[in-house]
Amino acid sequence: MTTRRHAEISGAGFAGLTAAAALAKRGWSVRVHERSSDLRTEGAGIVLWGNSLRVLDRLGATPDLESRAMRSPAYETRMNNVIKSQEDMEGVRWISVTRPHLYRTLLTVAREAGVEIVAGSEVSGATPDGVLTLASGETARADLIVGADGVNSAVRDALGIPLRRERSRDGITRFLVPRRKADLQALEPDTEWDNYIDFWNLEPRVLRVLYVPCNAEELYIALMAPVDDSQGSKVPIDLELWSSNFPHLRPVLEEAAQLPGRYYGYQTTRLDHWTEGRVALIGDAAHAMCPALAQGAGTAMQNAWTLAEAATASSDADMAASLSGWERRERPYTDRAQDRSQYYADTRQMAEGSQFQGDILETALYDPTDPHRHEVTA
Ligand code: FAD
Ligand code: 5PR
Repeated sequence: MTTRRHAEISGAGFAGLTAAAALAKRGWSVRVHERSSDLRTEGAGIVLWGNSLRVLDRLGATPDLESRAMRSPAYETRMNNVIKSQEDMEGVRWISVTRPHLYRTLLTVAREAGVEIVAGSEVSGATPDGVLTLASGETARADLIVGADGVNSAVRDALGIPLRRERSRDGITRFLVPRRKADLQALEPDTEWDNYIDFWNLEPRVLRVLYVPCNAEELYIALMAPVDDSQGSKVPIDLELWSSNFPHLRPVLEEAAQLPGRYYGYQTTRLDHWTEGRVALIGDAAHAMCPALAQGAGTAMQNAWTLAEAATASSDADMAASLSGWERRERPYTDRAQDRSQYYADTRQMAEGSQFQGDILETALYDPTDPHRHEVTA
């Protein structure tokens, strides 16, 4: 009889749950530690592209996910409330979903694969030889340790991995609100209000609203303002400020104004290295990024999947070398997604419209489940 290999994972976010499910489906015994006492996600909506959808396909999660998701007919960009572009994104797979729905889907997949998830269990660190330490003082030994504990990762900090953190000048407050389609159509009748719409105002003042339908009832709405704009970054939102700048959105802004909300400044973190011995970091613990390309969670899931593949293919004695080989092969895709997201956030260039072409689509079109993905074609 062979003994099953064991993985300990810090953090039950999108990265940790994806890694857990992927490892369990490959035969590993897996335990996930989540600091919060309840298993749920903060936040509103999320856009998923082909790279993460292919992983979710392989986990058997897409039928459930797509039963309550939206594929907008177009990605529309407006400047000062005038339409600049409507991109149909032909050939690009993408959907918008609510975060709670994605979270429940991943939890179900992980549990059905046999993953043990311990809520209210805080990790304090890990060692390269495979010992995880909990805040309670308890320790656990594993063949693989995954640090998926977010932008302030305890696993990363305990290993002392050097980190570069850059903050951008903008940030955003996100809400899930009712669609209020009839009220929106009363203000602007010639549309179904089903497009993903990126509303930009740069003059006289920088304010932006992302309008993202997630299903027939729910709308993800995100309000961007510079960090140093105290009125624009205030929560609850200043309804008069926002609806005077975006009059066609008043009904849904009224909904958002009733919710508490939290303003997040954009940031990018880059690590010297993602792995050390038997420990690998994924998701925001390794590579937090600006949301411009909507790939933070997408790259987290992509890297969770490829990590599970690399760790499973490795012999026990070679684990450290296999993990660094995984980083060497996979990391460049994420580095480029981070660089492009930061560039877009810093230049506010998405305001120009017609952005989803060429290199910008690299991450969305990447297939982390393709066994031939690293073969060089002559
Ligand atoms: P987290 O979601 O942060 O999960 C980490 C988990 O670990 C949490 O549950 C936390 O409680 C737990 N934890 C932390 N410390 C410990 C500890 N010591 N012990 C145990 N548990 C611990 N991405 C997209 O792909 N598409 C989008 O449209 C998109 N929009 C975004 C909009 C905004 C405004 C922002 C800020 C981000 C957006 N992202 C988007 C990025 C995405 O939200 C993150 O990249 C993603 O959620 C990261 O997942 P994660 O699992 O790595 O980290
Ligand atoms: N796209 C999405 C998003 O949520 C944000 C951005 C782009 C889906 C902000 O949260 O550019 O800020 C962005």
